Amino acid sequence: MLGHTVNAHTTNAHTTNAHTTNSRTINFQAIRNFSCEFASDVRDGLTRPGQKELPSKYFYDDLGSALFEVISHLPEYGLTRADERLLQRHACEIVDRLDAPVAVAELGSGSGKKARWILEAIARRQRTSYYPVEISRSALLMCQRELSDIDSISIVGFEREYLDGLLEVAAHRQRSQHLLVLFLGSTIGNFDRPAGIKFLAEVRRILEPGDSLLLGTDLEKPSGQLLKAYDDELGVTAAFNLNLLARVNRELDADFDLGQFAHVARINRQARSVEMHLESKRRQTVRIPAADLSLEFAEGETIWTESSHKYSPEEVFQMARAAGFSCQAQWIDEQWPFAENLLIAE
Ligand code: AVI
Repeated sequence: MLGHTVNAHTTNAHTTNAHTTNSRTINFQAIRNFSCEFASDVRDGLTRPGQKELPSKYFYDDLGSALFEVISHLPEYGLTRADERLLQRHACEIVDRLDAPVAVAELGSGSGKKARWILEAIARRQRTSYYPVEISRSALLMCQRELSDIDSISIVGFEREYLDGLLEVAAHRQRSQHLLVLFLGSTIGNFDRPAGIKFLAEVRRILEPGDSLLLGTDLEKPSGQLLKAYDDELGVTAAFNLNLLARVNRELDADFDLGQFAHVARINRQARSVEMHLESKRRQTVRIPAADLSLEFAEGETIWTESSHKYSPEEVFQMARAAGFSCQAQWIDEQWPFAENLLIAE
């Protein structure tokens, strides 16, 4: 689709805008009623009986995405560097295992920086298409900048949630091409285990037999190391977590006093996860007018904001099988236990 312009058009479900540069088109498919959905998710999560919670997907507004980028450079948080090392070292080997021709979709592409090694390895043997799926428009724009020097690819970005975006990709792909889906950075770990398998099975249903999924999974490690990774000395992860309340203030007109909530990281041994919470430092009332909510917090009460599940290498093979894939190869980083897994749709 190099040099091809997609005309802007509107459908019932979403609006589509095409941004064209000299040789590339990024096709933004905007989500409607985003703030309504945010208000209703905040309302549901904070009125849940027992444990209050907020969905971790809302961390990633522009400020939250920038803070996550900083987290990935922290000495305590080796996950992103391990993911990148494996991709850089093994991109050619990964691509050699795929039948040609192949197009690439990435769920939660961020700036597209990690896809570069895979795309370059593919571009050496064929022209290809890259379909980043992202809820952040600014991240999609970054993809365009980050990858603009690779000649033999066309980029079509989808500003959608993962599965909606992948369905669009499936409708868009050329039937003659196999699809490689990238789901990197152990984002799968932010689902609980059954939901993670269900998500993989949904991805599988959208794919054709012979398509593949490159899945990044953070592996189990000592509790002390995990707690430092999710509660760093500089307080960047604390700011990332607290930004969720700041976002509710900004977008839903709430009056969370950020100074009255503390970032807490905890190990959940049973779930084999690290949890992040925001703990109320005192008894307090918070109003969220756009969610039609007034909330009481007891001293020490928490809002559960994220779980990051950690895996054993063998478990990934079982998860793959349960979701309709077979795990064809696995690469494990030597410095930070993290695995890149190549799953093939059966
Ligand atoms: C995106 N996700 C895999 C990160 C993780 O490790 O669970 C998000 C994160 N939360 C705190 N630090 C990083």
